[in-house]
Amino acid sequence: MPAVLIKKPADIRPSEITSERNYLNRRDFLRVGAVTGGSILASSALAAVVPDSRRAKLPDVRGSEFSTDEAPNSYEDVTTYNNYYEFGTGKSDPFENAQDFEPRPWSITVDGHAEKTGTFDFEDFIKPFDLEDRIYRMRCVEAWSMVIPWVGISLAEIVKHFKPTSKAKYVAFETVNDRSRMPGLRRRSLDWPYREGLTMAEATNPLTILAVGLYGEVLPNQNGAPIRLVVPWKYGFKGIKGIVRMSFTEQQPDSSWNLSQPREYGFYANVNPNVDHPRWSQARERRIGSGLFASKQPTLMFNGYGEQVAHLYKNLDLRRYY
Ligand SMILES: Nc1nc2c(c(=O)[nH]1)N[C@H]1C(S)=C(S)[C@@H](COP(=O)(O)O)O[C@H]1N2
Ligand SMILES: [Mo]
Repeated sequence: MPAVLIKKPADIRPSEITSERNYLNRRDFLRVGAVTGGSILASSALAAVVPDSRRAKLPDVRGSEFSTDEAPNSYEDVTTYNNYYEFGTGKSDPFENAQDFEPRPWSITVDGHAEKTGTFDFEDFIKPFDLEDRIYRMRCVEAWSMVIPWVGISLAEIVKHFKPTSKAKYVAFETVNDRSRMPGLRRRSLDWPYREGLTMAEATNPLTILAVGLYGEVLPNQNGAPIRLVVPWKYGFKGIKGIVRMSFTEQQPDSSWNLSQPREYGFYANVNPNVDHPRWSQARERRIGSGLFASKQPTLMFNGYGEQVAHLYKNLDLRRYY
């Protein structure tokens, strides 16, 4: 491992702690570098390193051509209005109940149809990969949306690394299932452990990432520390948090929401303004933080990412496969 850049919290001077404003300026700089043909996007030398402490700055994050230009939600919005039923079903429960959760030590088991399988320490799991800023529009099935500046790793790169065999048609994920650390697990609000999955084509689409941070910093517990899935053209529930297992499967994997309410939550869960949820319309959305009286805005097909992903579904009846 190169001699990088793991700083203990005590080594980080206050001047180094990126304010949100500085963070965004830096990112604009990165994007300008990318557009003008700078070498930033091409460089790929350093191992991904994620410090084990709250709000620590992530080193060596490069910009991404996939980031939206829309203004991100505030750090406060992104980290206090959450869904993470393992910590309770209220929007402020994850923020309130996940503070003492320790996302270390952490290991991730990779199994199923792949040449490389096993159980890996989190640090070893991410080490081969680059970290990227990805500012994405996110759309929850409950008809609200946010813009979140994630830091993540391309899932396509991760999948390639583990060398799936030709039998691998899907990638399934599972969340840690630890009652002693997650008070919400005592209630049967969902079919635990939380499970989600993607087709291989979805998992290897360039937009799909596993996020390890946001706003240039370590991922907060309430957002799924230390590692969670982000799929910006799908409803938020596909973005499984606190991942401890990644499985290459031949059959379509179960998903917790689909198991508990199959009529309401399908496997695909592509953002689609034309297919209503059985209990409410999906045509419009409220951007969190835009004010109580702000008007709703129209929801875009595939959450506005159609150019990148519509081809994956051209032979699929999106009313039937919601
Ligand atoms: N393990 C787990 N992952 C989860 C959830 C959950 O309850 N448990 N909620 C999902 C839902 S419904 C949404 S909208 C997103 C919210 O992510 P955020 O709180 O980081 O914005 O997380 C998803 N991932
Ligand atoms: Mo959601």
